[in-house]
Amino acid sequence: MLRFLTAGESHGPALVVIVDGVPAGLVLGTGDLTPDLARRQLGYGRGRRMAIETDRAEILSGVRRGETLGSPIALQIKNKDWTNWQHTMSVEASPDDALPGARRAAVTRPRPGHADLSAGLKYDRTDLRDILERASARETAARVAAGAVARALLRQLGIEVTSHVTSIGPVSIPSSRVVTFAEAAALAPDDDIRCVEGSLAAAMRAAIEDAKVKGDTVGGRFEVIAHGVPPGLGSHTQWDRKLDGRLAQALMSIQAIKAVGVGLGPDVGHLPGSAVHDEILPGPEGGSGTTPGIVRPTNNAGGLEGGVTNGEDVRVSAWMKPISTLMKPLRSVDLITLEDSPAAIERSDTCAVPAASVVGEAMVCLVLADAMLEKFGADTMAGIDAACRQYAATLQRRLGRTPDRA
Ligand code: EPS
Repeated sequence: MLRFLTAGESHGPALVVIVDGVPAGLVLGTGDLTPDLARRQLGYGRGRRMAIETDRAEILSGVRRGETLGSPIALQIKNKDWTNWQHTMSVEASPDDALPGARRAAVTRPRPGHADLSAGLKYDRTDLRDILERASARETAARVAAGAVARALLRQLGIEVTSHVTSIGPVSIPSSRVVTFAEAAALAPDDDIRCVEGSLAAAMRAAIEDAKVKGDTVGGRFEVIAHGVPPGLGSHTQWDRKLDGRLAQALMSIQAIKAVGVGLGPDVGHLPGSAVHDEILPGPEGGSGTTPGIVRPTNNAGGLEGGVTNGEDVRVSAWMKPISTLMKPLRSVDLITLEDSPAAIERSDTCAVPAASVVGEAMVCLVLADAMLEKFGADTMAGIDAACRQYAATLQRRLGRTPDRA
C-alpha cells in the first residue's frame, strides 16, 4: 500500500526518496520532517560529517497548501559535503579539472564487515568507492524523511512511535527492565545516548570514548515502541503478511543491523511457556492496550501474536554491529596487488546506535502505516479515520462492558 524507494550516494549532490501511496488530505509540511532528521544526526560517537550537514528535506511533489494530494511524495535532502567531493563524484567520464574537492585515490582494500568486498565482486567495481557511497548509512537520512511522512499519518490516527537505546558495547540495561512507552517518549530530542537509565548513559559514553581512543568501534541494541496500535494489523494467514516478519525485515535492512527481536526476543528460547506468554484477563475498566475489555498483565509478545497486533504496545529490538571502518584497521587484501594489507580507512563514526534507533523508528512507522492502510485503506485521510472509528466501535460492542454490548 505504502511504498518508498531511496536513491543517492553519500557524497553525491543529494539523497532522494519517493513515498507512494500516502492518502490525500494528510496535513504535512517540511516542518514535520525536520525534527526526525535532526534527531538522526545526533548521538555520542558520531564522526565529523555530522558537523558539516544540517539535514533538511525539501518536498518536491505530492503536497500542496499543506496537505497531501494522494500523488507520489518526492523528497530531496541536499548533501552539503558535495562541495568537497565534486571531482571525486563527478558523473562525467573525464571530470573537469576545475571541479572542487580533493583528488582521491581509488579504494582497493575492503573493510571487513563492510559491503566493500561482497558488493565490489558482485558489481565488478575496482574502485570500492562505487560500493561504499551507496552502502553508507548516509542513506538512512532519506529513510527518516520518508518515515516522518508515515509518522504524520500514524499520529493523525492516534499511534505514536518512539525508541530508546538498551545497550552500547558492554554496557546494558538489565534484561528484566521493561521500559515503558512513556519513559522512552520522555527522552529529550537532543539526548545523545537515548538510554532511559541516566546512570548507565555515562558508562555508555565512556565505552564509546574507550573504543575511539583504541581506534575501534562499538555496537549495541535499541528498542522501538509503538503505542496506540489497534489490534488486527498484519495477518496470520500467509508468511508475507505476518507483521512481525515485515517489521523484522524493515529493521534488519538498516545498515549494520545483525539481529532483530520482537518483545522478549531471543530470551523466549530459554524460558518456560508460563514465563513467556502474556495472560489474557478481563478488564472491567477498559483494556491495558487498545483492545477494549482485555488486560494483558505483561507484554512479552511485543504486541504481536500470530503475526497480528493484539492491541498492546508493539515492541521490536535491533542489534547493531560495531561500524566496520576501524581507525586501527583489521587485516585485508589489496584487490589490485592481491597482497595482504590493512583495510581502508574512511571518515566514519565510532558508534551510531542512538542514531540507528531513530532510523528504527522511521522503519517501524513505514511498516505500521502500510499495515494501517492495508486494514483501513482509503484514498483519503477522512475515509481512513472513519474506518478506524467504525472498527473501534465494533470491538467495543463485542468486548466493552458497556450497555450497548451486543
Ligand atoms: C552518515 C554519513 C557518513 C558516515 C556514516 C553515516 O558520512 P561520511 O562517510 O562522509 O563520514 O558518517 O556512515 C557510515 C558510518 C558508513 O559506514 O558509511 C550519516 O549521514 O549518517
